[in-house]
Amino acid sequence: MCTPRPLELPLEQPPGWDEAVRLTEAADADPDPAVVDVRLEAKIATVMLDGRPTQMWTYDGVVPGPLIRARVGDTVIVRFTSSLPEPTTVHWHGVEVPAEMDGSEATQAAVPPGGSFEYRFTATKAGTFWYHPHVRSSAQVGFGLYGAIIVEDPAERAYGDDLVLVLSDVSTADAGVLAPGDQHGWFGDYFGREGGLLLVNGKRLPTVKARAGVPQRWKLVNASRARYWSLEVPNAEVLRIGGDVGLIETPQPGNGVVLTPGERAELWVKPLTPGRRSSVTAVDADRFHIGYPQPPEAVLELEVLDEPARHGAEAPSGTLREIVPPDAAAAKPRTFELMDLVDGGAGQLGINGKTYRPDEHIPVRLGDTERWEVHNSTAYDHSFHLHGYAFVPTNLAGRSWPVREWKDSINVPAKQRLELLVRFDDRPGMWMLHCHILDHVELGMMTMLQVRP
Ligand SMILES: [Cu+2]
Repeated sequence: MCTPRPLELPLEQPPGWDEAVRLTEAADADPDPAVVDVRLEAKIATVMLDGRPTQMWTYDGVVPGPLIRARVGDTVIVRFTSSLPEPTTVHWHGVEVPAEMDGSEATQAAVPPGGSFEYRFTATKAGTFWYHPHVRSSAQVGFGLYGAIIVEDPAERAYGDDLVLVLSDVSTADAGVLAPGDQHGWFGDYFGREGGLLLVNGKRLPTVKARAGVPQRWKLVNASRARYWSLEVPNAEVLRIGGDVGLIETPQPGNGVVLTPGERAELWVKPLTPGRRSSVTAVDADRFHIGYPQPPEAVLELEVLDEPARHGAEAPSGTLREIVPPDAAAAKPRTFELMDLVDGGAGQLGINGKTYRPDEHIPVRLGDTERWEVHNSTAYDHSFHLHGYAFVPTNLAGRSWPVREWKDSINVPAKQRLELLVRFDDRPGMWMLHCHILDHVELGMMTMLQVRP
């Protein structure tokens, strides 16, 4: 049945609503609608950072890098060149690429200064993904190397107007000068380097315009090297409708979301009171369990036009899409312990008693379903990320995961246990598994699976 709409108000976003945060889009050189063919150059460039010209490490001269858009089934070709002063790679975080396209140091030789590499894969699943280096990633991501890749399913219902928001932070040593990537040495690695400047699509406190009652679909990426983002969205009805890999099974209410490094979420945001300007704030996620939260910080202004609310859009409800988890009955158990280690007197971080070694891997059989228990035995939270395969979380800290969804990055709180189901359905090869607090990779909290027949 059709609900009649008041005629005097358009069911549209205000003109220029997303201008302040609009991302540069990668130019597709192939006229074939099923092929996305883009060039991407990593280079040092001057960008405006909080009003100051700053030399950052960029993709194509912009931070975040250009937004790559594809549709399910598309062939994606990225002709990558590097003009950086050190080797790099591009990892397609969350996208199901063949192992040799994963951009990790286990699957390709790093691209040297002046070198190039052609990434080629099929976009198989809809979702909010991102790309970033996998060599010295803590420093390189911290300097500005990250961008979003959005895969859309044309058959999916539009829940609102899309707004891709890449969350990041930057450390500056001086006005307009980035802090060194290894600032504060071991302490920086161990505690994770959080930049003092909080950015949404590379901007400090930009404004998004909205119309009361007209929903927006926020596609959020946490591209910070170490910062957990806990966002609160005032003056809006908010539902989480998507996670790392596309829609979740049913909408989850809440007035915000917590994202660990690497994690994504899709929020359905329906602005409420017209004529109100309010701040989306980042509140302390307390990943160290100190209990003395840092004060909230405004990161995005939401300006709701001074027009009466209309009622054209109803909240999504029911099943957004059916999620069939891997078969638990057939699953082989495996455990991982995220842990502190002492190696030669220096504090390290590791998995199952070992720091990362490029010559060691864990064999996994292609086609197997596994049930993993991931135990964090340290005193602080860690962001658990698996390359190549999405998993379905089933239990965290003794509680059932609240909704069925596909994930590849997830917080494992201090002293807690995560349970998940994963199926190694395809794409044999070497796949990394690590903490996405990227500074922790430097201390060894990474291991590698070899999936083979
Ligand atoms: Cu960690």
